[in-house]
Amino acid sequence: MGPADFLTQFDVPGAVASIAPAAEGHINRSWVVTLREGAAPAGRGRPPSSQRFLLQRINERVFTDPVRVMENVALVTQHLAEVLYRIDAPDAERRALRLVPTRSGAPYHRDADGGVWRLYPFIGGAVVREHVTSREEAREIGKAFGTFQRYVADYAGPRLHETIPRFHDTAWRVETLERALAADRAGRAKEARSEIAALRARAGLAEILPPLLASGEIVERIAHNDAKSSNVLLDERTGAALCVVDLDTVMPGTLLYDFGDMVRSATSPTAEDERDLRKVGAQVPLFAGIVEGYAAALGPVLKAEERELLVFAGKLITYEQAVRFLTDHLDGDRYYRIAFPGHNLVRCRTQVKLLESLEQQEGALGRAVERATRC
Ligand code: GN1
Ligand code: MG
Repeated sequence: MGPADFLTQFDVPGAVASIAPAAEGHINRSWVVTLREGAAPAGRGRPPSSQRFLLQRINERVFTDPVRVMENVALVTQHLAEVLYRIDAPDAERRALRLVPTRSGAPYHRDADGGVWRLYPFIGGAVVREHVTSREEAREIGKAFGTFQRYVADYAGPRLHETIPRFHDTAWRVETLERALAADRAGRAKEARSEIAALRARAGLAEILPPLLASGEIVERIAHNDAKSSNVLLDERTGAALCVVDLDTVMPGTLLYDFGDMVRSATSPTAEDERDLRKVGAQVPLFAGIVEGYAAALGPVLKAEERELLVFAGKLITYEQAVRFLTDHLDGDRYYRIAFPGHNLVRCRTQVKLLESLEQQEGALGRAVERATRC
């Protein structure tokens, strides 16, 4: 059975005109589906967005309980739809992901092998940025995740599942790296000596947040948990933020995880796997753009205790991601999809370089937070 066969499980009108793999993320498999019925008249360019869908199969090696992932996604998308309806948002169908139900009304389809499939209407007229090059773009990324956080802040439903336990437990990530290093199953530790040393020297970063979360000083919130720039849709005409996508890791956390991921993915004007490390480094105007957009969208939802840790969050998540990429490299690339041998080591190196650059510019980054959050 191919992906087109699973599409028939969902409540969509018309037959499939085309189905093409979508180049999305390191984890799930995705296809863009175009339906035949009611297609735009010839010569009118691409069909309207209601004719296109994004079909996805959840990766069960990463998400061992895909049903709980879908329960979280269903609760959050429902909440977002309610908020957008309440505030009478213009262009609402492009402001949040919406699940297309199956013919029996379920939010996902489970196939005979246990695979979990879901369908979203394709949000048309949108672009994503793998990396960000201007303060304005950075501001829109910040605005998208800030708006998401403001919308979910008044969610009052059941607590979301922790679909990947210890996802942002940095100390556990470091322990996992140490185990991978000790096993060295792919014989690669020798080529990563300087990265290993750099990460070991910074293991103390992992100790800061857990006690603050345990005491409640940093509040638990719904977090997106994969808040990278490429998970934001921007209007292709105006460049304005539309919405955030990839809700698989939406679960309890702190907004610091999301802010940190924005810093990790949008303060260096380079791709996550840039090989020329001379180009990699945090640019203060890009950081300023992120924090401006984020703080403006969040308003009073952002607490002083959180604001104080925004710069730290950028370092923490960049560090954690370096640890995760290196672990996977040492493990023989079993988690992240790679495009060439050594891809995860290349990714780790960009994170380490970015981390060093964040450390060197901490003062300027802190001043950017001050300016953006001054009342
Ligand atoms: C993965 O799904 P995708 O490719 O956007 C990963 C994130 C990492 C990111 C690094 C479930 O995200 O945690 O930050 O790669 N997702 C999962 O680019 O592990
Ligand atoms: Mg993801």
